[in-house]
Amino acid sequence: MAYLNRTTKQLQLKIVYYGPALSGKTTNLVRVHESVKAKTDKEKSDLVTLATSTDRTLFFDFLPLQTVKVNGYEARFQLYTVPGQVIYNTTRQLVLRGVDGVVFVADSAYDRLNANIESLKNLYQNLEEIRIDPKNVPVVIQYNKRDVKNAAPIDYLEYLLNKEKRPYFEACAGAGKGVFPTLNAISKILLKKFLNQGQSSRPANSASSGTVNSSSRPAASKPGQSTSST
Ligand SMILES: Nc1nc2c(ncn2[C@@H]2O[C@H](COP(=O)(O)OP(=O)(O)OP(=O)(O)O)[C@@H](O)[C@H]2O)c(=O)[nH]1
Ligand SMILES: [Mg+2]
Repeated sequence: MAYLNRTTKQLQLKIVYYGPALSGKTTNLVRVHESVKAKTDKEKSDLVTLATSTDRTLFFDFLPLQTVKVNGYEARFQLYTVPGQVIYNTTRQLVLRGVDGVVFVADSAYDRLNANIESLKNLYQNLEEIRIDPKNVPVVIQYNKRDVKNAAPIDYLEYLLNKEKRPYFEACAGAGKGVFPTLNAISKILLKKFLNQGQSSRPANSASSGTVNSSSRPAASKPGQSTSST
């Protein structure tokens, strides 16, 4: 849930990486974490992962990020992943609570098309289950694993997964490709949405300065900390 404090000029937003098992959600966060500039090694330990011994996400991954100031506001993004394995649905619902925006990480492989479709359906069902109107949650789609031999063509993936014509990005998260364009797209959409809401007398016309890049840094906050309604 967005936290906008007009006195301290802070804006905090929650982005959830959603998608089927093994599509590359955790890999996205690992690549972001590797790329952001950290002032000290201590700050770099801010990626929290709760995984099984085989690196499957058990609960969630969490990475807090702070961007440069946007319209005078200090913007912080809390990045989470859900566990993609079908059995962990209750956990996915918990992680989705208070979500502001979603990155749907689809697996490009032909044999994962059904898993993508099921996961997208599951996202909308879970949002409704926790009483969030899916129409109010911006989603960007990442077609990950473009490097695999049996990758489906983008047009076909678009036809199956993106009837709403949401912004989409091709990626090889394993090699770090497409990770930041995806994150920047959802960040910009959210900054525009929430800063416009919070400052109706002063339109947020420069949300682009909230771009997340290697000069962003991990923010010092903990999972679930200080999220409150505007
Ligand atoms: N070929 C290829 N493999 C990738 C890519 N991105 C991630 N992987 C691999 O896919 C596997 C699963 O990646 P994860 O990031 O753990 O997937 P996840 O979506 O977090 O999986 P769950 O936590 O089980 O839901 C790992 O072996 C990654 O190295 C990619 O772009 N190309
Ligand atoms: Mg994972």
